[in-house]
Amino acid sequence: MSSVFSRLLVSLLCSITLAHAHSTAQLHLQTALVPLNLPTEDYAACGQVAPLNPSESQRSRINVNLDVLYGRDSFKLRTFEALGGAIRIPTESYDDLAPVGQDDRWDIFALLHEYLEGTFPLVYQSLRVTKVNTYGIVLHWQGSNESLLPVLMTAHQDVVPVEPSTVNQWVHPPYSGYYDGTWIWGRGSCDDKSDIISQLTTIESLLKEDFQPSRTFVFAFGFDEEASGLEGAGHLAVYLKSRYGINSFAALLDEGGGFGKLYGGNVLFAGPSTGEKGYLDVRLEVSTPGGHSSVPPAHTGIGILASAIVAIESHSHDASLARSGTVFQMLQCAAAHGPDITTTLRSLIEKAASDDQALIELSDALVKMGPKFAALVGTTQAVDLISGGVKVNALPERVETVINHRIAEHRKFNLTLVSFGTNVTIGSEGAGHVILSKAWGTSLEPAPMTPISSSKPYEILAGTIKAALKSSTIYNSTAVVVSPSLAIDTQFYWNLTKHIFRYSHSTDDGRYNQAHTVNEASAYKVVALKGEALIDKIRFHTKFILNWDESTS
Ligand SMILES: *[C@@H]1O[C@H](CO)[C@@H](O)[C@H](O)[C@H]1NC(C)=O
Ligand SMILES: *[C@@H]1O[C@H](CO)[C@@H](O)[C@H](O)[C@H]1NC(C)=O
Ligand SMILES: *[C@@H]1O[C@H](CO)[C@@H](O)[C@H](O)[C@H]1NC(C)=O
Ligand SMILES: *[C@@H]1O[C@H](CO)[C@@H](O)[C@H](O)[C@H]1NC(C)=O
Ligand SMILES: CC(=O)N[C@H]1CO[C@H](CO)[C@@H](O)[C@@H]1O
Ligand SMILES: [Zn+2]
Repeated sequence: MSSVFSRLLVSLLCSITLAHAHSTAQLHLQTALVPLNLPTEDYAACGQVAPLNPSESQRSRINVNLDVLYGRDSFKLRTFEALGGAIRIPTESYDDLAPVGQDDRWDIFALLHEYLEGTFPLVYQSLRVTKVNTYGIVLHWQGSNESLLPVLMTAHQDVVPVEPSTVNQWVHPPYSGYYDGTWIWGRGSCDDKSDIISQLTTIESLLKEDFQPSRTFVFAFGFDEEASGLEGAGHLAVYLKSRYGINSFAALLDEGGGFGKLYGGNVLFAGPSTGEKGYLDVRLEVSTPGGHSSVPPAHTGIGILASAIVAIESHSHDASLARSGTVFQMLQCAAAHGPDITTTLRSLIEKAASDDQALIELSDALVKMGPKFAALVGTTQAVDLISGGVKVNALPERVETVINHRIAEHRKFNLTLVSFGTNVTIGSEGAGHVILSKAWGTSLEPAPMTPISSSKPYEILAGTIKAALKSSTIYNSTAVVVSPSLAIDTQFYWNLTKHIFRYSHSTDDGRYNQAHTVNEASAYKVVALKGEALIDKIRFHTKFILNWDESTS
């Protein structure tokens, strides 16, 4: 038994034995970690494709025309202003929002809708627009060939609220949308209004070139991604499933990993996420008899819970690297193309492709490189919430903690959840209870892995990224490598397609982050986007649509 829960169980028993030296504990907890059925393809080689541009004459002409247009100052200024205007509408989403219709803080999204419609008139005239749950936007661009599956592109309209006490740290106010000659300032400039403006600008520009797609393209813009996502993407997913069906899209492009000189030198690595971690929040509750604290037992409920937490934290989960997992693929790419990877690490990574002992050594080496790397190879746990105790002179009767597990993608739980609904008696009658439960009644399995080996959708994406970076006027690099990466987010659109790519065509060089917080969703983050980075995003979206339109996959 090497599962998360057997670890938890062992930890619990240790700590409870501490507290109740002579009692026996029986936890009816049946769990197992089973490997997912994975394809047995050889992922060792970091295969690369050539830059991809459309070759058919009309698409090729449009591609060239638009590359020229996107380089013009008049186009750039108009586009920066389009983003600035969207930023000036503060569509903040809050964790405590009531459903749409019951909370007037959603009303502001109507202003954004009005703004987008006024700014992109051709898009709104030519595409079919559907509003889902009032503020979700679906744009349907009908293709002429019904036998080609549509491609879905998503983005979100909402932004993380600005912490009022940080407003004076902003060089330009957070909702100014001000362009200072280099940067476009404001919340939403990066995450994620730039994606909405880039996609709409792309469609508008293609329409002006009289482009009529063969393939259908669908755009879905949620509006509470920074909160739970339930009102926006949650409803959009239901709509898309009923309107288009399960596995009805050729590919999905969602926000996610970007590009950068990840491993030093002058080599750009672009990392679309093709896998995702799952999660499970476990609630651990200890209930003990109450009473006055003038006659306390050796351990109060808080003491028992505290020793359980100490035990849990001192038993971290085994790290293990699977050859079929996304992290292993990333490492192979780093070894094959990363300038700063040491010779020792490079040869260990290469050896691990076929040598089991080297695979274990590599996993250990990553764990030693620090928590960020360790988190990539295994299931992690974090004790995030604790509560209990109401009065200084009363024994706490009920104390609890919530432990967040992020589950490595190549594993999944086979929980017999009955055990999670059963009270477990510890020791003698009346001594108390320890209860384990799913904290919020929800858990999420690791996402299905997006195929990359000999996969046409992956090749189109990778080729498009390379062509977009080649056509950029600001990025110079000796090489561009596309390498899959692992996302830690969750998502609603899993079974609309097997080909899910979480990729934002952007880089740290193009983003300004004064607070240097690592937390994407930080309420304190001061942000701006380089104007040129927005133009590059548009080049990417344009080529993405033209390349998909040309493909018959
Ligand atoms: C999950 O566990 C049950 C009971 O132990 C077992 O019958 C079942 O085969 C397991 N499922 C998988 C996918 O291993
Ligand atoms: C579990 O224990 C709690 C607290 O002692 C009690 O309120 C609850 O009714 C019990 N539930 C079951 C299913 O036995
Ligand atoms: C679609 O995915 C969800 C999980 O996101 C799952 O609960 C549901 O059963 C899936 N539906 C189908 C038809 O596969
Ligand atoms: C439509 O797409 C199908 C599937 O790729 C292809 O076989 C067919 O030739 C296309 N039809 C037209 C009119 O282009
Ligand atoms: C003109 C330009 O941006 N040059 C950059 C190319 O990349 C190298 C390596 O990252 C930079 O040092 C140059 O400044
Ligand atoms: Zn986002």
